[in-house]
Formats: sequence, C-alpha cells, structure tokens
Amino acid sequence: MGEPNGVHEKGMTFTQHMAEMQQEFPEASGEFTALMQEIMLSAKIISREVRKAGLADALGLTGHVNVQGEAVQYLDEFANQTIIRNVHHGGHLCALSSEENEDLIEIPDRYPTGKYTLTIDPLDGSSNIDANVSIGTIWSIHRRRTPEGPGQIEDVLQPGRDQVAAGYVIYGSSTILVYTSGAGVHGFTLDPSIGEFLLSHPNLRTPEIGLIYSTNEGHSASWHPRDQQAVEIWKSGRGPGGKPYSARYIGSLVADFHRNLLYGGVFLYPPTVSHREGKLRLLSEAAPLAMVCEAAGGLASTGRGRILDVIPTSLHQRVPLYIGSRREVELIERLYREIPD
Ligand code: P6P
Repeated sequence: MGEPNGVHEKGMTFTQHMAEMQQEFPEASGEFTALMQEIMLSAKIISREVRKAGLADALGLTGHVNVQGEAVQYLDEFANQTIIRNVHHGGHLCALSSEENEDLIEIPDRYPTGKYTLTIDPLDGSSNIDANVSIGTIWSIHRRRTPEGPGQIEDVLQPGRDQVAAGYVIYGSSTILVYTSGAGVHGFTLDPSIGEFLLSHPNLRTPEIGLIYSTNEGHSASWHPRDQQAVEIWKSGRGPGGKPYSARYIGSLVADFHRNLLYGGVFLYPPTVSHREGKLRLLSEAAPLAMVCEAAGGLASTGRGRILDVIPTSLHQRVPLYIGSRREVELIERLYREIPD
C-alpha cells in the first residue's frame, strides 16, 4: 500500500487516524479498522492494570508456567485474557495465536469468523514487572489463507513479509502505541485524562546509523566470534557511526526496540549456549517488530537474511534477531558472510 495522501495531524485520535486511513484505501471493508480498535481497547485496559500493579496484589507470580517454560506473572495472564476477550467475538478473526498458549486459540463456535489472524505477545518483558521496568504488548495481523471456517495452522504460519499490519504498545513513562499497515509508521500516546490515544509520532523514521548497541553481553562468552567481533567494532569506534557506541540494555525487548527506533541503534540477541536458535520468537516478536522497523527505514535480520522472509514452521519457533538502524544490521550480515560457522 502506498503512502496515504492525508495529513496526519499531531493530536488526532487513533480513531480519527484509522478513519482517515480507511478513506485512503477505498477497498477497505472496515474489518481491519474494527480489529485495530479492539487492539487499542485492549491496550487501554492493560495499561490501566499495569499502572496500578504496584498498588494491587497484581505483582508476583501466578504459580503457573507457560509453554515457554517461563514463570507466568499475573499481568501476563491478565493481558492475554484481555486481548483474547476483546478480539475473539468481533467476527474479524479466524484464529488467534499467543506466546502464552501452546496451540492456536480457536474462535468459539457462537461467534462468526473473519478474514484475519492475530498473533500476540501479550506482555513482553514481564519478568521486569516487579521492578517497574517498561514492558510491552506486540501484535501481528495476517490475512487468512484457508477459504473459510475455523482458522488452521497455515493461516498463522506465514512469513512476516505478508503481514497486513504489526505493532506494539509500550507501557513506560507513558503508554505509546506504534503500528504500521505498510503506509508509514505512526505512534500514539495515551492521554489517560480522556482515555484516547493521540497521534504523537506521525510517519516515524529510524536513523540509518545508530550510536547505540543493545544486547546482553553476559551471554557473549558463548556467542559466535562474528557476534563478539561486531560488538568490538561498535565499542572501538570502527562502526558506521565513526566513534565508540553506547551500550544500552533494558532486558525488555519492546523498550529496547522503541528507544532504538527513535534514537537509532541496533538490538541483537544472537544464538547462545542456552538458546542455540536465538531466544526471541519469530511470529510474536521478531516478525512484527521487523515490519515496523523496515517500514521506518531500518532492517531486521537473522544474520543470514531478512526476518520478514523467514517461512515459519512452528508457532513458537525462535530466531536470532538483529534489528534496528540499517547500516548497523548490514554490518552484522557482512560478518555472517565473511566469518563462516
Ligand atoms: P535476557 C524478556 O524475557 C525477553 O523475552 C525480551 O523482552 C528481552 O529482550 C529478552 O527476553 C531478555 O533476555 O537473556 O537478556 O534476559
């Protein structure tokens, strides 16, 4: 889809923005807009719960462990159920997939099915919740591939390049929703006093060169030498930026990604001894962020090729992730070509 002609005025609401975008694309049925509204509503509800987590007994563990084997925080389950509840009856989805659920989440028979699938990481970085570190929700929308009826696994296992839209919400000093549907990247900041997301970052572009590298160097002893060399290049001032880079790592993907998107920089989670394929999930983390990143002028790679070109083989597969300023990720890809396994 091309760049919309409309002017995106700062301060316009998400709803006004979506109405304008829908006018730009006459073929739009309104289903996509309605689904985006349901995601936005979920973000408002999750934001309210995250904000008061420190006050209620929302902190702490639920005692359950999810498919990833991670201790499930109360807010993880709250976020997951909030999104599912808000999207599964609208008739816009044929299937839903969540990082928190091992299998596809089917649309109950009593509800109509629609032409989209939604994949979510309902609350990424949740291990940081009790320390009041910024956390986030990540989502990805595809068109279904099967003709009708309940969604099938092939409706979800699609490459990132075929996403209809993708985005995230960061619950930080403010709550910001960032998304792309292929016509620019736009950020909206929640004004809690009126309960509206207001356009604050129209047509976001990420710097081609970033002076920040973001990774957990605690794992570097088990990295491949090319990953170690990349970090040494950035540290020593031999990177595209021409001077030593700063290390910034929050340990919450959405927060690290969002900072790099705005300031420039590169996030990397290479293969490690405990995550030989990388830690981050293709469908619910890497692919949606890759769509946002590349729509803003950046690049997202596995080291050997674009994240958006990876053909998924399972719901929770993990990938190495190098994402951010184009020139920095291109440096990694060059090292992958020059330094074999
Ligand atoms: P590590 C959080 O658990 C997460 O999935 C991402 O949000 C974050 O980027 C990564 O894991 C942090 O992993 O190994 O550095 O603790």
